[in-house]
Amino acid sequence: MTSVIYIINGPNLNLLGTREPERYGHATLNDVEKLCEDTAKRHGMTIEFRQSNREGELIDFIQEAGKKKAAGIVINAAGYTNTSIAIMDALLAVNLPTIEVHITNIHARENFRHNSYIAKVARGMICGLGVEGYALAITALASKK
Ligand code: CA2
Repeated sequence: MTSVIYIINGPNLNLLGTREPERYGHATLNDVEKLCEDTAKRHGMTIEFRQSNREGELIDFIQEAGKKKAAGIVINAAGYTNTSIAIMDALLAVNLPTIEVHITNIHARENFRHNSYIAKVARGMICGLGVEGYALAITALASKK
Protein backbone atom coordinates (compact mmCIF):
# COMPACT_ATOMS: atom_id res chain seq x y z
CA MET A 1 0.00 0.00 0.00
CA THR A 2 1.22 3.51 -0.91
CA SER A 3 0.52 6.80 0.87
CA VAL A 4 -1.43 8.30 -2.01
CA ILE A 5 -5.12 9.10 -1.68
CA TYR A 6 -7.21 9.44 -4.85
CA ILE A 7 -9.76 12.27 -4.79
CA ILE A 8 -12.31 11.63 -7.53
CA ASN A 9 -14.89 14.21 -8.59
CA GLY A 10 -17.85 13.60 -10.88
CA PRO A 11 -19.82 15.58 -13.44
CA ASN A 12 -20.24 19.36 -13.24
CA LEU A 13 -17.95 19.74 -10.23
CA ASN A 14 -15.54 21.56 -12.57
CA LEU A 15 -18.08 24.43 -12.27
CA LEU A 16 -17.61 24.70 -8.52
CA GLY A 17 -17.32 28.31 -7.34
CA THR A 18 -18.58 29.70 -10.66
CA ARG A 19 -22.32 28.79 -10.51
CA GLU A 20 -24.90 28.38 -7.71
CA PRO A 21 -22.58 29.68 -4.95
CA GLU A 22 -25.58 29.89 -2.57
CA ARG A 23 -25.77 26.09 -2.77
CA TYR A 24 -22.19 24.93 -3.36
CA GLY A 25 -20.17 27.84 -1.93
CA HIS A 26 -17.48 30.03 -3.43
CA ALA A 27 -14.53 27.60 -3.41
CA THR A 28 -13.41 26.48 -6.86
CA LEU A 29 -12.29 22.95 -7.65
CA ASN A 30 -8.71 24.27 -7.63
CA ASP A 31 -9.32 25.54 -4.08
CA VAL A 32 -10.60 22.07 -3.12
CA GLU A 33 -7.49 20.48 -4.63
CA LYS A 34 -5.28 22.80 -2.55
CA LEU A 35 -7.31 22.01 0.59
CA CYS A 36 -6.88 18.28 -0.09
CA GLU A 37 -3.15 18.64 -0.80
CA ASP A 38 -2.57 20.61 2.43
CA THR A 39 -4.63 18.18 4.49
CA ALA A 40 -2.89 15.12 3.05
CA LYS A 41 0.54 16.72 3.59
CA ARG A 42 -0.23 17.27 7.28
CA HIS A 43 -0.76 13.50 7.51
CA GLY A 44 2.40 12.68 5.53
CA MET A 45 0.37 11.66 2.51
CA THR A 46 -0.06 12.78 -1.10
CA ILE A 47 -3.06 13.02 -3.40
CA GLU A 48 -4.06 12.36 -6.97
CA PHE A 49 -6.90 14.81 -7.67
CA ARG A 50 -9.23 14.02 -10.60
CA GLN A 51 -12.46 15.25 -12.14
CA SER A 52 -14.45 14.01 -15.09
CA ASN A 53 -17.85 14.60 -16.64
CA ARG A 54 -17.78 11.04 -18.04
CA GLU A 55 -18.80 7.91 -16.13
CA GLY A 56 -16.26 5.65 -17.86
CA GLU A 57 -13.39 7.99 -17.08
CA LEU A 58 -14.39 8.02 -13.40
CA ILE A 59 -14.24 4.23 -13.50
CA ASP A 60 -10.76 4.43 -15.10
CA PHE A 61 -9.63 6.66 -12.19
CA ILE A 62 -10.94 4.11 -9.66
CA GLN A 63 -9.15 1.25 -11.45
CA GLU A 64 -5.96 3.34 -11.57
CA ALA A 65 -6.21 3.87 -7.79
CA GLY A 66 -6.50 0.08 -7.46
CA LYS A 67 -3.45 -0.59 -9.67
CA LYS A 68 -1.41 2.00 -7.77
CA LYS A 69 -2.44 0.39 -4.47
CA ALA A 70 -3.69 3.73 -3.15
CA ALA A 71 -4.27 4.18 0.57
CA GLY A 72 -7.86 5.08 -0.17
CA ILE A 73 -10.38 6.92 -2.30
CA VAL A 74 -12.43 10.03 -1.56
CA ILE A 75 -15.24 10.24 -4.09
CA ASN A 76 -17.90 12.81 -4.88
CA ALA A 77 -19.64 11.11 -7.78
CA ALA A 78 -22.11 14.04 -8.05
CA GLY A 79 -25.08 13.07 -10.25
CA TYR A 80 -23.73 9.54 -10.82
CA THR A 81 -24.13 8.87 -7.08
CA ASN A 82 -27.77 8.01 -7.58
CA THR A 83 -27.54 6.06 -10.83
CA SER A 84 -24.21 4.33 -11.33
CA ILE A 85 -24.05 0.64 -10.55
CA ALA A 86 -20.90 0.65 -12.75
CA ILE A 87 -19.08 3.04 -10.39
CA MET A 88 -20.24 0.97 -7.40
CA ASP A 89 -18.90 -2.18 -9.11
CA ALA A 90 -15.54 -0.49 -9.80
CA LEU A 91 -15.23 0.44 -6.11
CA LEU A 92 -16.09 -3.14 -5.13
CA ALA A 93 -13.49 -4.46 -7.58
CA VAL A 94 -10.60 -2.37 -6.25
CA ASN A 95 -11.64 -2.95 -2.64
CA LEU A 96 -9.90 0.17 -1.27
CA PRO A 97 -11.14 2.11 1.76
CA THR A 98 -13.51 4.66 0.30
CA ILE A 99 -15.19 7.72 1.77
CA GLU A 100 -18.09 9.30 -0.10
CA VAL A 101 -18.32 13.09 0.09
CA HIS A 102 -21.06 15.54 -0.87
CA ILE A 103 -20.81 19.27 -0.41
CA THR A 104 -24.53 19.60 0.26
CA ASN A 105 -26.73 17.55 2.57
CA ILE A 106 -28.24 15.20 -0.02
CA HIS A 107 -30.82 14.01 2.55
CA ALA A 108 -32.21 17.52 2.93
CA ARG A 109 -32.70 17.77 -0.85
CA GLU A 110 -34.96 16.01 -3.36
CA ASN A 111 -35.82 12.34 -2.77
CA PHE A 112 -34.00 11.25 -5.92
CA ARG A 113 -30.71 12.34 -4.31
CA HIS A 114 -31.17 10.13 -1.25
CA ASN A 115 -30.34 6.69 -2.62
CA SER A 116 -26.58 6.44 -3.10
CA TYR A 117 -25.03 3.40 -4.79
CA ILE A 118 -21.65 4.61 -3.52
CA ALA A 119 -22.82 4.52 0.11
CA LYS A 120 -23.52 0.78 -0.24
CA VAL A 121 -19.80 0.07 -0.66
CA ALA A 122 -18.14 3.04 1.08
CA ARG A 123 -16.64 2.92 4.55
CA GLY A 124 -18.48 6.14 5.38
CA MET A 125 -20.16 9.20 3.96
CA ILE A 126 -19.78 12.90 4.76
CA CYS A 127 -22.39 15.30 3.43
CA GLY A 128 -23.62 18.80 4.13
CA LEU A 129 -20.37 20.21 5.54
CA GLY A 130 -19.32 22.04 2.38
CA VAL A 131 -15.90 21.43 0.87
CA GLU A 132 -14.50 20.85 4.38
CA GLY A 133 -15.97 17.35 3.97
CA TYR A 134 -13.06 16.51 1.64
CA ALA A 135 -10.53 17.41 4.34
CA LEU A 136 -12.44 15.39 6.94
CA ALA A 137 -12.52 12.39 4.61
CA ILE A 138 -8.74 12.54 4.05
CA THR A 139 -8.18 12.78 7.79
CA ALA A 140 -10.39 9.73 8.33
CA LEU A 141 -8.50 7.69 5.72
CA ALA A 142 -5.14 8.83 7.09
CA SER A 143 -6.09 7.70 10.58
CA LYS A 144 -7.10 4.28 9.12
CA LYS A 145 -10.43 4.24 10.98
O1 CA2 B 1 -23.51 18.10 -2.86
C1 CA2 B 1 -22.78 17.50 -3.66
O2 CA2 B 1 -21.55 17.47 -3.57
C2 CA2 B 1 -23.42 16.79 -4.85
O3 CA2 B 1 -22.66 15.62 -5.12
C3 CA2 B 1 -23.37 17.75 -6.01
C4 CA2 B 1 -24.04 17.17 -7.27
C5 CA2 B 1 -25.45 16.70 -6.96
O4 CA2 B 1 -25.99 16.05 -8.11
C6 CA2 B 1 -25.47 15.73 -5.79
O5 CA2 B 1 -26.81 15.36 -5.52
C7 CA2 B 1 -24.86 16.37 -4.56
C8 CA2 B 1 -24.10 18.23 -8.36
C9 CA2 B 1 -22.75 18.72 -8.76
C10 CA2 B 1 -22.95 19.95 -9.59
O6 CA2 B 1 -21.84 20.77 -9.39
C11 CA2 B 1 -22.02 22.10 -9.61
C12 CA2 B 1 -21.13 22.92 -8.94
C13 CA2 B 1 -21.28 24.26 -9.08
C14 CA2 B 1 -22.26 24.79 -9.88
C15 CA2 B 1 -23.13 23.97 -10.54
C16 CA2 B 1 -22.99 22.59 -10.41
